[in-house]
Amino acid sequence: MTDTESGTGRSRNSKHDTPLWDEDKVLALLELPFNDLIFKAHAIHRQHFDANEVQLSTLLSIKTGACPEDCAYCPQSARYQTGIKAEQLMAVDDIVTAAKNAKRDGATRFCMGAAWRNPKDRDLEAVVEAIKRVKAIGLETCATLGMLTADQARQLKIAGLDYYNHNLDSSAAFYREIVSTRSYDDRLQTLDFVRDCGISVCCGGIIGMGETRIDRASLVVTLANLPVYPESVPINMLVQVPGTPLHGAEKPDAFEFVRTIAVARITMPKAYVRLSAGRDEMSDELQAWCFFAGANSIFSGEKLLTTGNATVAHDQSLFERLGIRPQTE
Ligand code: SAM
Ligand code: DTB
Ligand code: SF4
Repeated sequence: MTDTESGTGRSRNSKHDTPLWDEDKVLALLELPFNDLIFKAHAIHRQHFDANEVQLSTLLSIKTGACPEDCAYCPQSARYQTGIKAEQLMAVDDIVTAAKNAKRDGATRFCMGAAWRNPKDRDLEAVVEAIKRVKAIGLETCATLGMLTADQARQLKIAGLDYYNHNLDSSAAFYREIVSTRSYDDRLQTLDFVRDCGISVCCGGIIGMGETRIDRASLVVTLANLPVYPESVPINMLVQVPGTPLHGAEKPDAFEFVRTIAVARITMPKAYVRLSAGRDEMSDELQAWCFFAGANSIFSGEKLLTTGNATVAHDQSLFERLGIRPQTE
């Protein structure tokens, strides 16, 4: 890809030495004939990765429900009646047991999620302990705890945290329609703190919230143009949970989801692009298209945070049918 093809001329994303993107260029990709787009994405995928290997991460909700934020997609917000039972922060021993099970089932990364706007310093101490013990099992660690201060990010880094997940979820313009209790800039600020202290960034979004193709292009442009683009880019299909404002939202064309994965792959060639939430409702064929378009990571395990996921047995059989190997380290 030359500078001229990619859009804005000489500016480059510093770490990966890739061109900066603009919305028109990404929109043009999204509008390509499907075969042209997927061919392009798959070719780029092969330049950087083994096309038959997929990384497995396992999620655990270490603190569930009663979240003060109002994210319209989320079953854990205290504002919506979703039937989720609020729970305190889990005991570190129980977190470690779940991590051992995840490793036994083939995961190489363990992601601990908490329904917080931001962690309190006292809570962070327990998370730090959990990170150290999960790492000691031989798993990569990831946490998603909401907004962080620079000092909290440093504490997580010192604990040995490998990845911090903090999604931008959609375009800046559409974000205002789905979350009112924090801003896009708040999200970007936390991402800066995480990046600056040397933790790898996991950041992506959700498809199917009623956003337009322009919103999807804008999200991808924002991600790809970060000073260093994320090492891990989760692309979630909205899991519609009764009681949340987005329950009943119109479902996007499945090919649009594949297209979004493809543009993430093209614009962030060295990132792990994760086919994230929503797999339980996807056909095997749709998942296969996502892998072909450049997805090379999944959430493995029977639960995401609070909702169901494809079973480990089903994933193993799908991988076998497709000749895909789980990444081993
Ligand atoms: N509270 C923290 C935060 O919001 O950053 C961490 C946990 S939060 C549940 C992590 C991410 O899960 C959200 O940013 C969103 O992308 C994703 N998520 C939540 N509910 C979802 C749903 N119903 N469908 C798809 N993704 C969802
Ligand atoms: C991400 O992008 N998706 C995960 C993880 N990062 C934290 C969360 C999906 C949550 C789906 C709804 C639920 O299970 O509560
Ligand atoms: Fe809370 Fe995170 Fe859910 Fe928003 S996405 S309501 S911050 S748990």
